[in-house]
Amino acid sequence: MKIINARLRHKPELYTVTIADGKFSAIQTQQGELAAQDGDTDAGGNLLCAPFVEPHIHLDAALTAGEPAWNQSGTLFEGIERWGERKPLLSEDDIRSRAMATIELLVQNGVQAIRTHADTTDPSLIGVKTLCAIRDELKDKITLQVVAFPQDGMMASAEATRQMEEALEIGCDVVGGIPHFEYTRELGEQSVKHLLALARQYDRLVDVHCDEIDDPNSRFLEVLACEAMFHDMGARVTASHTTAMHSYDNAYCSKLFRLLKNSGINFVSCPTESIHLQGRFDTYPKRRGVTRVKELRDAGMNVCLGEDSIFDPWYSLGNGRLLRTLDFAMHICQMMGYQDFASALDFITDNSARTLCLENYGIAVGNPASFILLDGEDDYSVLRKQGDVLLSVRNGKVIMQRRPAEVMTAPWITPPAFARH
Ligand code: 17E
Ligand code: FE2
Repeated sequence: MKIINARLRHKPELYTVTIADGKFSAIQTQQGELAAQDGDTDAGGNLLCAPFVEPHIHLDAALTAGEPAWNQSGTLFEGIERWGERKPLLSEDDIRSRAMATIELLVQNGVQAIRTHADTTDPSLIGVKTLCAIRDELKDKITLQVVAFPQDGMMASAEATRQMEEALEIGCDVVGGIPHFEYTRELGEQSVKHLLALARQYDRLVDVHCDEIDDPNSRFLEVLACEAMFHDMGARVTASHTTAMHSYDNAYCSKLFRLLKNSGINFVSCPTESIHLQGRFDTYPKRRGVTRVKELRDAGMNVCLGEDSIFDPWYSLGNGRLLRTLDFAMHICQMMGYQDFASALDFITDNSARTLCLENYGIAVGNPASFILLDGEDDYSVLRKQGDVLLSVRNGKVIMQRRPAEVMTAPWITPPAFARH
C-alpha cells in the first residue's frame, strides 16, 4: 500500500507513506503534488494521523438510556440509581449487542483502541465476562482494555470487595475504583490503597473514577497520586474525571500540582459528561465542573479526553465522535488560542495512547501501519471543520472507509478560492 499526497501533523510538506507487511516501511517528503499511479491511495492533501483512542467509556451501560427510566435530575447519583435498576436485566446477548454497536460507532469515527469500564458490583459479573470475551475475540482488530469498575463502591460490602478480585481473576486489564462514592472518607482512602495493592499483586494498570463530584473536600486524588509515586507506578496509573479539582481552592491546587507532577500519573477528562453531570447542585453562577485540563497540560502532565457515555443513564447523547468531545473541551476549558488549536489532536491521540500504555503507536517507520485519514490539513482545520474520518487502517488493513458526502450549492454561493483553514 502506498499513500501519496498526505500531510503529517506539524509538517508543512506533502508525504508519500509506504506500507509493507503491515508496517510503515517508508515516509518520504514529496516535491509538490503527485499524480496517482495504479494502486496508490491519494490522500488529497488531507491529514494522516495516528488512530484516535477512546480512553474512557462504559460499554456495559451504552445504549440503555431510559431503560427502565430516564435520569430526570441529570446528576451522577441519579445515573447510578437508574443503572442499578437496569443491572438486573443484563444478559450476555444484551451487553454483547450494545457493546458491539458502540464499538462500531467508534470505529466508524477513527477509534482503534478503547478502554472500557465494566461494573463489578453486579453479582453475576456478566459485564466483566462479556467485555473480556469481546476483547479476546477482537484482539487482532482493535485494542480493548477492560477496567474492573466497582460502580456501587468496592468497600460497600465484603461481597463488593471480593467481586473486584474475581473480576481480576476473570481477566480485567485495569483496576478501577470510585473513592468519592464510598460511604466515608476513610473507606475512600482505604479503597485507593487497596486497589493499588491489587494492581501490584495482579500486575495490572490502574484507572480510578476519582473525585467525580463538585465537593471541594473530595481529595482522593492526592491519595492516589502519592501512593502511585511511592510505589513508582505513576505511568501505569490514571485519574479519571477529577472534577472536584475544578472546585479546589487555588492555594491547595498549587500544592497538589507538585505532587501530581512528581507522581507522573495520567489524567482523563470527559468534558461533555462533566459539563452535564456537574454543577447540578448549584443555582447561579453554575460551576462548569470540568477538571483543570489546560493547567494540567501546561504544567507538563499527560491529559487526554474521553466520551464516558453514549446514550446511557448518565448521558443521553453521544455519537462516537471524539472530535466533538475535543471541541467541547477547547471551549469549556478556554483553550482557544492558536497554540491550543495547533496541537489539539494530542488530546485524543498521543496523550490517550500514553494513558493506555499502548506500544508502537504512531506514524513512524517500523511501527504497525495503523492510522486514520482526516478531512483537513492540520489539527486546526480538522478541529474547526469537525472533519470526517475518511479512512482507518489497522496493521496495513483497511477497517473503515468513508465516501465524503457530496453537497451542492448554487453557483452564486461559491466565493473566489478561499483556502486558509
Ligand atoms: N459511572 C460513574 O460513576 N460515572 C460516570 N460518569 C459514568 C458511570 C458514566
Ligand atoms: Fe466513567
